[in-house]
Amino acid sequence: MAIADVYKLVEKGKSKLIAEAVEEALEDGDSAVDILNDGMIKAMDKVGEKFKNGEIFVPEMLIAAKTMKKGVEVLKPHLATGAAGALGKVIIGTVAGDLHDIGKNLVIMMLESAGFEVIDLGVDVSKEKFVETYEANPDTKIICCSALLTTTMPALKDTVALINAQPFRGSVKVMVGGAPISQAFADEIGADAYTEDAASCAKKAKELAA
Ligand code: B12
Repeated sequence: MAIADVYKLVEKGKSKLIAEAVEEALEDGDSAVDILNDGMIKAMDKVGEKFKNGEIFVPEMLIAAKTMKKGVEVLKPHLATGAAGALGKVIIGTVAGDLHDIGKNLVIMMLESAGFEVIDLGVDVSKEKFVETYEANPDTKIICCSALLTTTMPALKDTVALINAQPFRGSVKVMVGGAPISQAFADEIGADAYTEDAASCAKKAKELAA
């Protein structure tokens, strides 16, 4: 029942009630991963569907996002496990023109708990900024780029192309992700790796950084 409550609260954007519901679900013995996947991410899928069907608009999407962020704050200590920074640096950002950051932030959380030090460039990040940040941090192991819109897939492609053209390219791995991205697209644009979600991103990042 508790995960269903979390789902409803995220779907309806009840940001004041979410923290308590997540705490209750944890107390009831639901795992943090289940609360995240079955409560929050599924609710966001539903929100996206309702937006697509014209049942809700941008403000409702924004309120749902805010609610999820508050819920994730409660989950964070239960999802994170580990030795911060021990595996090296990762640079991450959402590409130019794209303001979606919930998925990116989950990826950061999983990377940090896997042991990476993460430099978060935020959203709407220019391709030049990714390159400049690497140049200022040449010990970076992986550059991660997120894109959530089909209309920002070209920006992802341009970002990877600029990174691929740099003399440092052989020393760093490039990972891409986000709902519209696929392995085929990642291959086409010359990224080293794509994964579907935050947990698999952290797992793959460990392999790449080894
Ligand atoms: C919340 C939301 C918003 C919020 C974002 C708030 C925020 N701070 O992020 C707001 C209201 C700002 C917004 C705006 C818009 N949105 Co919006 N949004 C969503 C929504 C409902 C949820 C996104 C989300 O957070 N999902 C949950 C997270 C956990 O999933 P995720 O982001 O996919 O991330 C996971 C994986 O993809 C992966 N991952 C992510 N990044 C990376 C990176 C790497 C390297 C790796 C390996 C993996 C990885 O791991 C993550 C965790 O498991 C989606 C619908 C959906 N189901 O995705 C629409 C959706 C993405 N939005 C959409 C649209 C159209 C828009 C707008 C254009 C609407 C408008 N008319 O203004 C604007 C664009 C603004 C902009 N320039 O970016 C469409 C996109 C359609 C398309 N074909 O591209 C969607 C799909 C809704 C829909 N069904 O129509 N949106």
